[in-house]
Amino acid sequence: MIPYRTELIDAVIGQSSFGIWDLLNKGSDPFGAPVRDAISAEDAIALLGKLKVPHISLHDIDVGLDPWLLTDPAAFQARVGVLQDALKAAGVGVWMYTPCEFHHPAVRAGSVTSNNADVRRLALRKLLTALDVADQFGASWVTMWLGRDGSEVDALIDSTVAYERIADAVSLACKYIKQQGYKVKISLEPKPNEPRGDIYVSTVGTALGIIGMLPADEQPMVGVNPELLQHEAMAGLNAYHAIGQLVAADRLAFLHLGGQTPLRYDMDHPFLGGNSDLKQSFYIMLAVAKHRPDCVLEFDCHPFRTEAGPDAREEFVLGNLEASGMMLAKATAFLAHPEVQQVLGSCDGRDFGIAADPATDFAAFIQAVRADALDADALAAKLNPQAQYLDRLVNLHLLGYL
Ligand code: GCO
Ligand code: MN
Repeated sequence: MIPYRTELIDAVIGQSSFGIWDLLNKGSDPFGAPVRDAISAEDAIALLGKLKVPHISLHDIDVGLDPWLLTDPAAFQARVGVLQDALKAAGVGVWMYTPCEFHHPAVRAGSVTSNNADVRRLALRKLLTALDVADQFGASWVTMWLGRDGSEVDALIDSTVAYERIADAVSLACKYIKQQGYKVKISLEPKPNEPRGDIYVSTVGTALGIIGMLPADEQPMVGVNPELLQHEAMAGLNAYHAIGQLVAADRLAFLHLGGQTPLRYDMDHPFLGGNSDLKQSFYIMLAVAKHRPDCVLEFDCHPFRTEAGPDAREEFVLGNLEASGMMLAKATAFLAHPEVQQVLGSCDGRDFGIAADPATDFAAFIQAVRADALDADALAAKLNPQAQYLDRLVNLHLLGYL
């Protein structure tokens, strides 16, 4: 085996996390049987501990804590204790805990958006339980990935009502967090489709729109974890713009990372894996390096189905860390490169930030803008955005020639 580049792994491991479902994944797909042996949740936690990954994220259903299946409170609490012991022994913390609102047949026509009020209450109760458990695990986030809340037949659910119900569910979660004095926050995860024909919380912009529907005091309790490349590339969207929008709105919770060929089903390939777009992946890390260097990088993907050997999971973890460490190093070096700095440094920094500064005389600013003797034709003639030059620098740098 070619040795992994430990210096690249070391660069990101401290801010890394893996969904436990990545490791439990046995490689089955709608067409084929499992190819990897089953491992227990405890084994998965121990594996990450052995590799010194500091965080893990859990679905209730992955770890035997589905409140719809385990209804005995004493047994439920005992299971929480067993997992706490396993986490402690491994030295791994829970980054995110999430109620699976997409697996059971009862939510096949939606969870919190279902037209059936009892299904909505069942989904809400599961969410409240997840908040309780997240608090016990000391998790930072509870993700609401509403993968079954969507449609194939739009006559079934009024789409206006659907978005009102989603905002209601998020708001109820915030109210419960406040009432209980929990520290955990809510994260929305957008995805355009799969498993539903169309999912309501489809894009980063949609998630931000839902946060905007919440009462003002609840909005800071909610963030967004985009899944890059997968969920953006599935819809042909731009991953760099997705992060930029969230950083600008101060709503970036953390990243779900993986690899994806654009406009396909959700491949969940490892980061940079398969036919993933290298430049989009570079731009993700450029945003991280520039704006959120300590952002948690959570891998939400799984080994290729070709990988069935006993080391497949370990190699998957190390491979993701190496690939993201490599891209982050590339992005950091790009930003620090003198030629890049020279081109970017020549950009005119003047902007409209003035409009957001309460100390500025807005009327005088508007007057100055109106009085500017700017001529569009003259500007167009001398404009030199240097896009092509920068693109060359990106390419030269990515391919090792800069
Ligand atoms: C997917 C999603 C899920 C969620 C997970 C956590 O496409 O399947 O990304 O993996 O991230 O359920 O909420
Ligand atoms: Mn995800």
